Amino acid sequence: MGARQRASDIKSPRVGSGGAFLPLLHASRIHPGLRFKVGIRPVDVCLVVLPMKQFVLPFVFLFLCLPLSGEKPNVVIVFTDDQGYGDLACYGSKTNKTPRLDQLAKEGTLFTSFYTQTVCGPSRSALLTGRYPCRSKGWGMPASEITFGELMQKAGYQTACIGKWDVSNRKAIIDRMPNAQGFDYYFGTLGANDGGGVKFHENNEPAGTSRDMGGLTTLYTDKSIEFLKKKRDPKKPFVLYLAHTMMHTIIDASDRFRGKSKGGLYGDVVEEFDYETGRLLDALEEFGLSENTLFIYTSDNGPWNQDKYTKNKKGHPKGSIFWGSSGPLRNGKGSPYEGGYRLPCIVRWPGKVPAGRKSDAVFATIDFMPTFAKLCGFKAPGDRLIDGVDQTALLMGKSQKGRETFYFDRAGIRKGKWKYLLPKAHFYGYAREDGRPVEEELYDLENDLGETTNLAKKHPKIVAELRKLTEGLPQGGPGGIR
Ligand SMILES: [Ca+2]
Repeated sequence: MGARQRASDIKSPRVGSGGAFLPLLHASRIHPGLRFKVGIRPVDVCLVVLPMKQFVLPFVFLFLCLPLSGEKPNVVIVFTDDQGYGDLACYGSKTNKTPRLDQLAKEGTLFTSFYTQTVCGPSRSALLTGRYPCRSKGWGMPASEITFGELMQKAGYQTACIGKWDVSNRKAIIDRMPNAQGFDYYFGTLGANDGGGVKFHENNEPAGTSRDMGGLTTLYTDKSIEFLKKKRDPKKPFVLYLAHTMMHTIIDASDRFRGKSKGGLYGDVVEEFDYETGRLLDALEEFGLSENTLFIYTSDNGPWNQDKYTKNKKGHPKGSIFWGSSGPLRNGKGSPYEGGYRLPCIVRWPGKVPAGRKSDAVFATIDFMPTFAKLCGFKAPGDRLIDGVDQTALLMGKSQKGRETFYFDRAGIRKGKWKYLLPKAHFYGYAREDGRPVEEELYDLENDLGETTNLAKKHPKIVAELRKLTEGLPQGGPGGIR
């Protein structure tokens, strides 16, 4: 009889004559006792111990399960800026044509209750760390935060970040820039493009400036494809975090797309983004990477829609609309209503994530890091509170259940179908609703997605329960410049 064990179960090096097989293993252990680096990919290792009377030492058969739990997936995250819930055809837009993202949704799962954060920097620190902005600190994310890039590097991944970083206070602070925060390669802009210009960095070095906002989506896509083609180490799985500057003002499209859509300049930008995402998807296909790549598309926060901001903003062609649509949701960027936090999210992983599925389960950017931990073979940090949860079962279609709760930064909480807002729920300066009464709000999102009817007075027990839940969360906001 034989005993089949994972390498992790072997307490002492009982390899015996099996040691003859050890040259097959490179010496570099990734997780001590858990995984070895074998050949071109880190894989699980199985040991088979066959006790045989005629040998003093047990004859150990060492064979490799290739793979035991599946080849590690590559991960691509496409993260847009200030895009609305209703901007894509597959999320209900009647004006913008988005065939490539619509197709992506047919090939993967489209999430309809997916939460990011309500503004740029906090959304990025939450995505990178799996921690709410009150802990990960948004624009002011300290060097001591641990990003998924750092964790994936240790798990044998090659890591790249291209585009808008926005968690180092928009400054070149080396120990808070991408190279120090888990990304082997970086090209992009540390801040936003509010003034119609950007300064690039390549890794830690300045790499020029641009005022051609209409060229940024193509440039970042080119850099991503260049990474896949020329910079990628084929011996390693990779993660590519592509954070576009569009659709953040100042928006613009290239000549090829400007003036072509039915959605005005904003529609042109959305359609160019769709086209460029298609080009990235085509490159993955061309390089034989589509099958084993977990491809995620989402955005950082809802669209600008505050009159006092949009009326005074300069830098766009006269009369152009330069903000997106929240679709059926209330309000947009900077507010704790659904239009600020709830964003499109499409996930594709052929043969793993169900194709053509729509899921209304509550899911959030903070969940990606713990989910990557499961899928990519690392442990989430144990020395700090991680707000994200592992959503592997939801992603793979083995469960339809998402998060129990989601916390809106200094504003309230969702639990099940109920959403509660504190009387002094936090709004950033560019959010509408100046006349909002200072009172508790309760909405039934299942029956009132647009948050039109405040049910707080009707359901005092639910209000009390949700109020209590918000009290358990830190009330300090993210640090940084806004
Ligand atoms: Ca943003």
